[in-house]
Amino acid sequence: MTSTIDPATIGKANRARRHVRTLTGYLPETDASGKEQWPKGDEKVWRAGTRGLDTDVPSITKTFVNHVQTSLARQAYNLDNLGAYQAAALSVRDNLLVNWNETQMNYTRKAPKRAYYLSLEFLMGRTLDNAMLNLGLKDKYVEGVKKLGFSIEDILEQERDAALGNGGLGRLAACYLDSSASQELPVWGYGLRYKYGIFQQLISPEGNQLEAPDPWLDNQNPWELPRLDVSYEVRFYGSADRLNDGSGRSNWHGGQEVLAVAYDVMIPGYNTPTTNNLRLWESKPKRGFDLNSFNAGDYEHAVESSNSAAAITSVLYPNDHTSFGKELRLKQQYFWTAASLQDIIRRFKNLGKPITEFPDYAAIQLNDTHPTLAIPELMRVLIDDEDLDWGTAWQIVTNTFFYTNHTVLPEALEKWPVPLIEHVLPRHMQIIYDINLFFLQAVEKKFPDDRDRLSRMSLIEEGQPKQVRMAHLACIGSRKVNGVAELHSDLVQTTILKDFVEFEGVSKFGNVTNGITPRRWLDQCNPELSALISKTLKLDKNVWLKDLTKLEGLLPFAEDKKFRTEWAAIKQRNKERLAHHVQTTLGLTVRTDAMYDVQIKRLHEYKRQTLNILGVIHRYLTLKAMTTAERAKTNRRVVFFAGKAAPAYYIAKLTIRLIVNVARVINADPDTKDFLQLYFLPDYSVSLAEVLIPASDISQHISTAGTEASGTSNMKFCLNGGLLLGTVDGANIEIAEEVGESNVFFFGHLTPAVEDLRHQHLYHPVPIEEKCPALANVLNEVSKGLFGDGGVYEPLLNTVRHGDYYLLTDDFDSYIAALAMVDEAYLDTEEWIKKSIRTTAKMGKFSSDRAILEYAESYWNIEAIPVAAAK
Ligand code: 26W
Repeated sequence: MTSTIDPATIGKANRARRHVRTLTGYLPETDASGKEQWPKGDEKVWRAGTRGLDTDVPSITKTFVNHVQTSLARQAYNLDNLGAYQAAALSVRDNLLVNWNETQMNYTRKAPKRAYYLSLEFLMGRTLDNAMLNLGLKDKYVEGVKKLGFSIEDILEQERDAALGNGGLGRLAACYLDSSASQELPVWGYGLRYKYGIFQQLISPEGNQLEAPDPWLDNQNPWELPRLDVSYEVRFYGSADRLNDGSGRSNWHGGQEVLAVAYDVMIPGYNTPTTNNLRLWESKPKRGFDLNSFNAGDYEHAVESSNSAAAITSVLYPNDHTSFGKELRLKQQYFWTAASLQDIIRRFKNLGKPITEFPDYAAIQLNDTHPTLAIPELMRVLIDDEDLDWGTAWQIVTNTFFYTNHTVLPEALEKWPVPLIEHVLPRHMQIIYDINLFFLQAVEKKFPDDRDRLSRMSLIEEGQPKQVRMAHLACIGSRKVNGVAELHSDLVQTTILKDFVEFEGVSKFGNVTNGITPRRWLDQCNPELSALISKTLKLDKNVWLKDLTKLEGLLPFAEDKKFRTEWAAIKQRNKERLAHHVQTTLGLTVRTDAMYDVQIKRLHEYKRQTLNILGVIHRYLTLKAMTTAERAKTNRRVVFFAGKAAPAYYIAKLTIRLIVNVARVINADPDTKDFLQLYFLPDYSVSLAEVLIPASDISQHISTAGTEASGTSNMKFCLNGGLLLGTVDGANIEIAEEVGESNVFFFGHLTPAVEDLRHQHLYHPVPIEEKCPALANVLNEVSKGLFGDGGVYEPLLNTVRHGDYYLLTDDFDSYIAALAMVDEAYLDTEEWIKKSIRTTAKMGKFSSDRAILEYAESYWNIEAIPVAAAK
């Protein structure tokens, strides 16, 4: 574990560049002084001999077969679907590489300010289909693989999702990369290359969630480029000795050193050659193993340290909205931020500018507080390695970082125990204390004699142990702080960061409402609807997919009967596609002549899947009590749930168990099964969402008001013509503003009421039988064993009966009323289709292109850097 390297050389080791040369005849060339000379105007010279894109079917089939025989070392006469997928992927990858090289060369040449998106999660899903579509080559590939005897659908099904994320925050990062490249913005993503993504969810016969690992890299990943030559050292533990010279500098030495190795993932823009980069770090031991121990026969000890290095990037933490305080997670966060910063600083240094100009060339976006250690880390580099004084360093830092908050739930706000940081990152703890000291001095100056305020605002929360409040650190270390929907951004400013708004001024705080990429979430997942839209708008999809407000042109067609019929027929075929998927994957027969009602998201009490399932039970009991004639007049409904629960989240897992067992009873009941069906689809993923969303008539976004920061699947459903049933929360509000309140189904209490209601629950509780008899009846039926042993569910039911923190007893009646309105509206088929069309037509605002341009213009101050078209 101990290092033999002189501490003084650490951090400088990577500055020695490898000796690189330009292929003769390929610019840039170096002049006499060794300076790079880029061509002015004439790009032919350096493009000559560079590989071009395969844009016709014969060259596509040729590269396909080439890859079968060379890269895959397989024979053309016995290829399976997996082999065909790999060959197709490698052929597409060749094309991406052409554009990627051009793009990166163009950035190097023009040296613009760049933005970096630091996210612990990137939920990319599958790549092949998206890459073909973005390149504009899908039709050619469809034809090419068909010529070779394969079907593109079979090939696409072979790909495993890259599931390096938990939920909304991770998928948002993926959408933002798509939009950055599509808008030709110089943006790179930085994350971790987890060996295991989010766990696979299995459901036991009893209905329990079981977790299995997701070894997604087991079949080689054609989409990553290992960059074994790009690596950095990262230190943990050891000690930090202040250099008592009044400079505040320290010498951090000893401890464990590991290597970060880069893997690059190409991010193609839509209908542009711009292809950006997502750089993922893998941890490796700095030395293979300890040869001394090995020679002494102590093999276990010999590999111990190498195992501990590799462990850092082995697995994605599966908990969202709960902070755990685990040492390995802290090591992940530091490992990733330290490697990314070294890489960003090295790229900046190649420009030969003074370090004080760093913020003019780099903007770093912090995706939630997970990368907040980048703030003290950049301070450490600037002070200890670059010899800057504190003030200059702090000036650079606070002009470089931008912080996005994604939740105001108290249990999700990251806090790290001071003793843990002191142990793992001793130098950073010193720096955090220093930042805190200067900060609190400034606060005290502005608000003298306000000790409460000082303790509220401190980076350190008093207690046993003391803890570092990462949101406070992210806030004071950043140039701007934003929330992800209007309501959420207001809540950030009036609750968790209120004191900071008072101290720093409101102009530092803002809102960027989330968005989704219409390429994946309409064109790719719903190709028939995309084609109908192009035909109707008389626009190439290249146009409206990049300016989504063009969808407004659909509005008049809501009045066109023929168009409505086409619109509805596509929804119907999407239901059939989903039913087929459920049939082939789960062996279950789902009826397609019914309303499809969908709630798909992480399981969490605040998202209130419990409210939904209790509503389903209420409907079941109501149907049971009807006569056959009465039932025949009701609206047929199929309810779908999907989502994962954090492995340690007992109540969330119990909710899954209840859903599965209610489904078992309802689907087998001859009285009701024609009118109500219920499914829990296991192992929710990006790919499953792509099948579910286009099939939905209504989707549920029913969080307790003020708890869902934004939500992004709400946008995906509405873009695909599904209507929204929801609370007045997150982006639901802005969706309703766009599509009109008559096209959404709102219910429940509003945010300002929540605090009072919770107070009532605690201090003036009313028995549930009195307050909400319908709900009390549902709970009793569950207790009495209608869905199997009622005792199992008591802990879940008790969260509603006692305390009811998420206000189910307050919102249940209005929820049931809203469901009734949905039924009534759906029975008026033509009117429903009109609502569906109008909803899609007004979703332009929610393109992630709009969101990313807001970040680029109002926050990062970066511009589009188009790649010149190849000649
Ligand atoms: C430290 C544990 C932890 C891990 C992840 C805490 C919090 C998180 C995320 C911030 C949770 C998350 O994904 N938040 C979601 O972010 C989406 C994108 O902005 C929003 O649309 C969702 O409303 C929000 O819940």
